[in-house]
Amino acid sequence: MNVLYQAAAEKYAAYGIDTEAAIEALRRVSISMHCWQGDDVHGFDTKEALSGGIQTTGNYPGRARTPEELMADLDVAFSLIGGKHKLNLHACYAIFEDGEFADRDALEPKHFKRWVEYAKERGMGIDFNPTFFSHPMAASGLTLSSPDEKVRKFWVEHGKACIRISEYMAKETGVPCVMNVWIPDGYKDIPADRMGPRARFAKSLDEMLAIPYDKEKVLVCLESKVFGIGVESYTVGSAEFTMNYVAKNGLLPLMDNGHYHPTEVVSDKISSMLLFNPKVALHVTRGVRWDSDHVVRLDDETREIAKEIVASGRMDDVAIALDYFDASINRIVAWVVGMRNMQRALLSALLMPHDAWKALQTEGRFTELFVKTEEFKSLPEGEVWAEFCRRCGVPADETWYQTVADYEARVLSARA
Ligand code: RNT
Ligand code: ZN
Repeated sequence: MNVLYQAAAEKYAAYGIDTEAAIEALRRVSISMHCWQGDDVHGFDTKEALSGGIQTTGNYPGRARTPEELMADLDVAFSLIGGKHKLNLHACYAIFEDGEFADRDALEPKHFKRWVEYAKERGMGIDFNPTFFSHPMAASGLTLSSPDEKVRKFWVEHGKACIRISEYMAKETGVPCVMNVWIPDGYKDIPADRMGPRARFAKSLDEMLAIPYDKEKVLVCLESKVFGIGVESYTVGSAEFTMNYVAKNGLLPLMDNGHYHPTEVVSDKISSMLLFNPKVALHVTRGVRWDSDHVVRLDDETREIAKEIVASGRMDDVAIALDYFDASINRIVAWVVGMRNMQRALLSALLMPHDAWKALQTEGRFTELFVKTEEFKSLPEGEVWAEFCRRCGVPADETWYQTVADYEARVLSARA
């Protein structure tokens, strides 16, 4: 056994922490990796520009342009991330064979057959997302909340199609599919009617969810948001809408940490949501001054989110997905760094003496708690991380970058 790891394990043992158990617990965590980082949220079913108030910036070469390219890039990323993870797909990543095409309201499981094969070959589960943006029927900025019945119905049909596709994915892979509903709907300026669009959104969700589906296999989430580009004044799917709809209808709430006012933190919301929901879903991202979707760093808030997940004792009830899109750096690097950072944050939280710290709080010994939590930061979590990586057969340090750099020189640089 590695001597540095052994020394680290002894240091943690002095605090009553079993590093072996922490490594094993981390190996069991499957994080949902978002395919859309690989191609700047383009997808394969449309040439439309990205819409819905979200944006990628940067023109780093090598964007995946075809399913084959995206799959190959995903493989490189997954090969550098320890553990077994999930693939997170959007409906716009449908794969059409032989010149065939189906619009969003007519998508079928067969359009995701190749993704299912991809996942099955690698023993992975798939998560799924209806795509309510980058489409002519979303040109008004409104989808499920549209007052235009033709538009609203189109998107309801899309939602139903996606539930059927999610169920197919879950059945085929044997892993439940987390299906997340996020709509971009909102208004640039102060609306005259705030209730109407929200009532229509609720009605559309009711219609969508009325189709029969296996609720054990398809876990439908609703993602809230505070604002987007072009919809600064009003967002239909606000936090309150989402929380209430989800609670009433037995769905999962999904919190994206870029979707709140800048001083609000998701780390403080997880405990409340877990108290009242059997399961909670997250989009872990990094907003810089706004919902900018920068790559996840190993920063204080990412660590705090991980700490809350672990300290709750409900790690299995939290579906963790990443959600960012940076086109200014190598896209595979963006995946690998974000995934590894989420894992490092979780490992760091798994190595904390939560019971002892909770007891200090309960006993009101805040000075001691302060000293202990700060001094604890010097413990050698890096050695435990390195051991985790060794056991998973992935590089423990930045040497993994060479694999991506070689792939970039060999494959990515040849892409237009
Ligand atoms: C947008 C939401 C949403 C999207 C993805 C592509 O603000 O965060 O989750 O990022 O569906
Ligand atoms: Zn999100």
